[in-house]
Amino acid sequence: MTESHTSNVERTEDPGRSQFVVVANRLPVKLADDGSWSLSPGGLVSAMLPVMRERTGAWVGWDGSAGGNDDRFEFEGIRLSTVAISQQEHDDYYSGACNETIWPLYHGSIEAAQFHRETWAAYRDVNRRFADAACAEVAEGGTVWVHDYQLQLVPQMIREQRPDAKIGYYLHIPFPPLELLARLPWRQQVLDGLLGADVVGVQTQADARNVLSGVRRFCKRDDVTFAADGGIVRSAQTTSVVKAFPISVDYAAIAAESATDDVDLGVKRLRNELGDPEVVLLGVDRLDYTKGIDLRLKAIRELLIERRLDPRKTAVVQVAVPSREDVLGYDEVRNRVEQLVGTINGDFGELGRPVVQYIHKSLPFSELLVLYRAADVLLVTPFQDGMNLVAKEYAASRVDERGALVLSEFAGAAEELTDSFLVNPYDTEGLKDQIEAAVAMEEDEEQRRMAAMRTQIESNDLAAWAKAFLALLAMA
Ligand code: GDG
Repeated sequence: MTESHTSNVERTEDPGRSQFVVVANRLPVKLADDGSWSLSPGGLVSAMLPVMRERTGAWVGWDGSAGGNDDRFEFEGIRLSTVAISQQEHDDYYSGACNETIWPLYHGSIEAAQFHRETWAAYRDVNRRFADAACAEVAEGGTVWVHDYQLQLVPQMIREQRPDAKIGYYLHIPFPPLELLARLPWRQQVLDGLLGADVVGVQTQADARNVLSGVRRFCKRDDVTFAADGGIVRSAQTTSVVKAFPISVDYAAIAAESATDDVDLGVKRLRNELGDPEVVLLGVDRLDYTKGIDLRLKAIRELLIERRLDPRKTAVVQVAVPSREDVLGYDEVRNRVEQLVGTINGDFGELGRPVVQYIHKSLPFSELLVLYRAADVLLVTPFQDGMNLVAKEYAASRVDERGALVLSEFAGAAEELTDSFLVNPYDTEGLKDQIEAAVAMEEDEEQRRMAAMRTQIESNDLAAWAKAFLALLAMA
């Protein structure tokens, strides 16, 4: 997915209403200060843009700018309906409730979650506006698909206004176990909000179990009952199916682009520029404290110190895409990461040849593909991650059936990619052993594992994910 500036954003005169409406905090494009549009970064947009391109419909979301008015545009045939967010709402709803309360809590409270009544009030208000915008956009009997942790109250708010609509909800991040959810002062509101949907989709079986145990514990209304298989919750007004739908990538598109001569040439050029190392280790992440970038650099540093990795024969590339820079915790992780990069390069680099190439910006997807194809080992070591699309993109791109994946047990992708080198990222010694094993793997073993991961992703690709979710929703 390229981050390049785009001008194909057009005003629509007659908005009409749509049979299919996606509602997400962010629109697929964001507005820069200079008035230009570019693709929004991150996993949700990577996943949903191809899904929308296959269908006609509208996308309700925020354009990333503070202030402004609600508006309607067209982008690549998709109707965009913007929900304006003021600077105060940005601070309270987005930075506050979404990214200082829910994000850390749902990712295992790696950073302490903040609980503030005033930011939660903003969360409710903004959720209400998204629900109103969705109701204005969806045609009679149409389908609304609400996405992610920023909009957990929206399904119920739509249900109250539009009982005719089919409402789906998908959570892209993990849903916390009872002991963490219990801390949230607004846990019952959240669960009631989700249960406004006919289908509540989550990434993994563990997430589905967590939603259901949250409902059992905290929705103490007499009218709530469970079907025998535990996945269906009934109340007087609604029936919700709670189910895991592991999200995926557009396997065919990635494999096709990766098989081009341009990518082959790019790989040769890149490895040459890196000094023709024997081993290229790669990390690609939003610069987020959940992703465990610092841990993997610490493990690499120790492997270099112990001479289990040879600094003259190893190149490490870490792409860290800027993210949420004004939110608590992000500054610290950036400092930790950059300090480690500096220490490793200071101790092990040569003049003109650092061991770690660190890139703190977003790259065009074509360049990510070259990196994926050039990497002997991809390191995906989050403390907690809904799925992790980077891991799946890497395998999809390896048309040469080479390359190894070191993958955290705490990424949703670990439920499926069992031919990776699974690691507990908290266990530095274990992580080091697995990196070393991945580097040392024999070629036939490498091929067997990569082929198995690719087959898994090919038969469970993004289109299959969307189709499975929407088929269940259509039956609701
Ligand atoms: C959330 C959940 C879940 C990365 N760097 C660049 C770039 N990317 C693209 C990747 C990938 C996406 O961003 C990142 O997706 P992830 O899944 O790895 O992570 P999150 O952003 O945290 O996504 C996650 C996902 O939603 C989907 O449900 O898997 O668990 O946290 O597609 O390619 N894209 C470009 N330049 C970059 O430098 N163009």
